Amino acid sequence: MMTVNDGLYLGFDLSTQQIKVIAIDEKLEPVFQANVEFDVDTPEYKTRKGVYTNKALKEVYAPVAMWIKAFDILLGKMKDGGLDFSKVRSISGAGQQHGSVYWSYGAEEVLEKLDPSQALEPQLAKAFSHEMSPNWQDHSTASECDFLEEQLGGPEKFAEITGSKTHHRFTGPQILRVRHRHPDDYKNTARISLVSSFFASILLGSIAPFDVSDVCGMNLWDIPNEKFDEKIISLVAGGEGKEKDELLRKLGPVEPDGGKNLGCISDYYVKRYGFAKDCIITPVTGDNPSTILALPLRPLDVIVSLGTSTTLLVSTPVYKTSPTYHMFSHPTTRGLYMGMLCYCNGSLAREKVRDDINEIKPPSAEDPWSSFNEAAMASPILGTETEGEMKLGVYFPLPEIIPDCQAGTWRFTSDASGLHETDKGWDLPSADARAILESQNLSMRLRAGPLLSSTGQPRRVYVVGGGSRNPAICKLTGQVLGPTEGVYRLELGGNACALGSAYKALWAVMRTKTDGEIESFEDFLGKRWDESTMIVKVDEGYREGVWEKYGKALKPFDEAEKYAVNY
Ligand code: XUL
Repeated sequence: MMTVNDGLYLGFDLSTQQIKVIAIDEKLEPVFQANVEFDVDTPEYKTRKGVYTNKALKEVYAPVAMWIKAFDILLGKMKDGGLDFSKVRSISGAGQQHGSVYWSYGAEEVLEKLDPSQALEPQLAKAFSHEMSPNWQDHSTASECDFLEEQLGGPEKFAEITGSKTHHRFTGPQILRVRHRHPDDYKNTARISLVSSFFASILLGSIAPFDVSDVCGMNLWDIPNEKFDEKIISLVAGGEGKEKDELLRKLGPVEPDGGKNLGCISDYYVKRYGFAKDCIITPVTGDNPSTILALPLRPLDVIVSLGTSTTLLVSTPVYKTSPTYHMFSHPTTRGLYMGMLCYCNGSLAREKVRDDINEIKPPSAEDPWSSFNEAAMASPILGTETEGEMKLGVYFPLPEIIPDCQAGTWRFTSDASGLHETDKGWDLPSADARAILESQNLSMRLRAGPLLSSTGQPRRVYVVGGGSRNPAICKLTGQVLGPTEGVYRLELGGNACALGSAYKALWAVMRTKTDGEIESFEDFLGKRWDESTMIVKVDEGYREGVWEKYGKALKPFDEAEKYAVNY
C-alpha cells in the first residue's frame, strides 16, 4: 500500500496506434495504467491504425491535433481513474521514432499561455505550420535518401556519421521532402520537433530540446562528435549559408542528459488537473530507446520486441556502424550505445502463415495459434532430417526494411549444389510455420551477431510484446539465437516502453551524486529491480549442436535474402 508521502512517476508512450501512461511508485510498483486508442477514441480523425496512407505516393502520416485530443482524453481518464496528480514528482515519456512536428511562429506563445479552462486540442490545433507528422511507415523519400547518400559518399559513410544509412522514415530525408513539396509550410515553421520532443513541449509549455538518443533517428546528428553534421544540414536546408543557419534554428538544441530536469510542468496542468507546481519534466525519448530502460540491460543482452514490427535492441559500449543496422546514443548512459534492427514484417507475416494453416487445420477454441505451433514443433530443424540439406524461406507480405526488399514470399532448398528457389518437397502450408520463425530469427542472428561477442552469441534474450506469449516463437528464438543464459519474458512486456520512461522519470529525481559522479541508470535500476517478479524464463536458450546447425544456415540464408532483394 502507498503511504501519503509516496511520490508517483509517470511514463507516457505516444505510439502509432495509441497513447499510454503508466504510473509507478518509488519501489517500481505500477500503480496506475491507462490508454487511449486513436482509431476508437478519436474517430472524428478517421485514421486507420493511427495513420493516413496515400498508397500512390507511398506516404504514411498522422494528424498532430489527433494526438493532442487523445492526450486530453487520457488526462480525463487518469482523473476519472482516481490518479492523484498532486503526488506526481516527475514525468518522462517516449514517442514513436522519426516522426516530425512543424511548429508555426506564434506556437511558443500559445504554449506559454495555455488557458486551463479549456482542453489542449482546441488551443493548440492552430500551432502547426504543417498539420501532419510523417510516420515511420512512410516510404516516400527514396529520391531524398539517394540524393543525400550520393552527396555524402554512400551508405557506409552515412552510417559512420549518423549511426544509420539513410532510411525513408528518418527525419532528415522527411524534412527535405517537406521543404521540396510544401515550401510555404517549411518557411512558416519556427521550430521542428520529433514526436518525443513535441510531447515534452506540451508538458512543459515551451518547446523542448531533442533527446540525446531520439535525435540519432534523424540522419542529421553526428553521433561521435555530438553535433548536427554541417554538410548534411546544408544539403537538407538547400544551402550552406543562411539556409543552413535557418534549419539549425528550427531544430534547436539537443539535451545530452537523459535525466535532466527540463523545468516544471506547465501551470496549465497545475490549475486544470491539480499537478504539483514542482513536478518536473525530463527528456522524452524514442519508443525503442525507452524500451531498453525497462530492465537493467547488460552488454551482450538482447531485447526482442515482437509486435506489429519486430525490433531487436542491444546495449553496447562499442560504436560500430553498418548500413545493415542502426546505432543510437544510449538514452541515459554516456559511453553506451543502443544497437537496433527494425523489421516491418513481424506479427502480420506470422499471422498470414497461421491463417493459411488454420484453413486446413482449424485451431483449438482457446488458442488461434495451436495449429501453427503444433506444425512448427513437428517440423525438423531447417525443414529436413537429411544431412547437408536445408529448407529456407523469406516471408515479406509487406515491403521490408531489412533487407530493403519488395513484398513477396520465396522458398528455397539448399544442398551441396547450392541454393535453389523451389517449394518442391515442402509440406505446405505446415512447413511454413517453422520456416518463418527460423527465417525471422536467422535474419536477426546474421545482423546482430557482429554487435555481440566474438561468437555472436548473446547472454540473455528478453522477449516483449504480443509474440512473447507464444511458446513456439520463444523456443525458436532460443534455438536460433542461442543465448547462454536463456530466453526471458518481461512481465508487463506489453508496456515495456512506458515502463522504461517511468523508470527514467524516477531515476531523474532519485539518482545520487557521489564525488561528482552521477549514479548511472543501470546501477540505480539494478539495485531496485527484483528479477524474480519481473521476468519469467521461457526457454533454455543455447542447445549444443542446434545453435551450430543454425550457424551453418547463415550463409545460404544470406544468399536467399539477396535473391529476394534482386528478384
Ligand atoms: C524504429 C521505428 C519504429 C518506430 C515505431 O526505427 O521506425 O520502431 O519507432 O514506433
